[in-house]
Amino acid sequence: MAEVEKPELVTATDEAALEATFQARLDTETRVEPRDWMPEKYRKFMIRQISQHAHSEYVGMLPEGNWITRAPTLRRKAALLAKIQDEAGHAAYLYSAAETLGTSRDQMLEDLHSGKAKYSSIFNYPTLTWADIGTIGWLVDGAAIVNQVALCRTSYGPYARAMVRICKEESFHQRQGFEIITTLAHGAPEQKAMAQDALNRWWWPALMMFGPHDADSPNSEIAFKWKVKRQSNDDLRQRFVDMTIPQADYLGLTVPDPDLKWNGETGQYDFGAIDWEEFWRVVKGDGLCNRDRLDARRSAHEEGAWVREAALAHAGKKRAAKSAA
Ligand code: BYC
Repeated sequence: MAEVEKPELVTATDEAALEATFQARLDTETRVEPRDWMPEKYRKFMIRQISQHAHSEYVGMLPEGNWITRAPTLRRKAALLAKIQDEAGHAAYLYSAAETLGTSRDQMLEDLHSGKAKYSSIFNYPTLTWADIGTIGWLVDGAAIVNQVALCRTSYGPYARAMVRICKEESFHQRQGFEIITTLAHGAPEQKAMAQDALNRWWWPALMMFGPHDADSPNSEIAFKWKVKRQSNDDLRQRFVDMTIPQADYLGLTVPDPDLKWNGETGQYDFGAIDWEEFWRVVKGDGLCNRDRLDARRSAHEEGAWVREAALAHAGKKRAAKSAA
């Protein structure tokens, strides 16, 4: 996208003209890049979404991290460690993408630690058994891929490019989860029961990851106009259900929804009502693990202060040595 220079002094008429040009570029599918002029509202909207996405990856390491020491085999442990490291990497790309919009990582982390910023509701549920680790890969990464494939075409360039790489890694995450759950579902009756129990607990929270119904989604209208969203919350949720039910059938597991049935007319599955009261309670900070998750992040940040200070001191020494040479 050719750079749109913002003049020193912008009048209201100029601003309207700049906004019209900005929208016209979006309408011809031209991506927005960091040095382009953009409306202040777009900049803030993107910081909101990208930073919340980064926080989700960052907090999302915790439920699985809980199981590193208890992975049943060395192979499973190595795969789980690699997956969790990928999630730290995803958070890092996303924080960097948000920084291109003029915010700082310190500010974003402060907003997370103070409880001001949101992160995905799904990470406020506990991981009680090893089957939960398989289910997170299968359902949570599966849902994340459905959402993120759509975001590969989002309008803000650095975010869209981060999504391409993240989606590749998420496919590995989904497969490692599906492999764990396949082993359990096809194993001893106790293992199959463990897999079913995990599916019972994670199914509805996974559907909630896509956000409220379209009619109750305040950000959707502008997100579509600015081409941040390409598909609606409900459309993506439906796609996830249609993709996942045949997988559950293959596993011999039953989704905990008595209203679920194939609809021959629409060629999709109809499914039951989501408990939106639970969703909003969790989003507002009152889920089973909200307090633990934020406490864990805050203390990791405090305990890591010496690493950040050491890295800065080292960089300072290198700079000083270079300028003295
Ligand atoms: N949880 O107007 P709406 C991963 C909020 S991590 C919490 O529809 P929007 C992984 C929403 O923010 C990948 N809050 O919003 C990592 C808004 O509040 P604000 C996670 C939610 O933005 C480790 C309000 O509700 N993926 O893959 O148009 C291990 C109204 O909603 C949620 C992303 O972050 C929720 N579930 O649409 C394993 C994807 N849903 O901000 C895996 C990026 C809604 O106005 N984000 N809210 O105060 C998005 O695509 C969109 O932000 C959403 C929501 C579809 C989530």
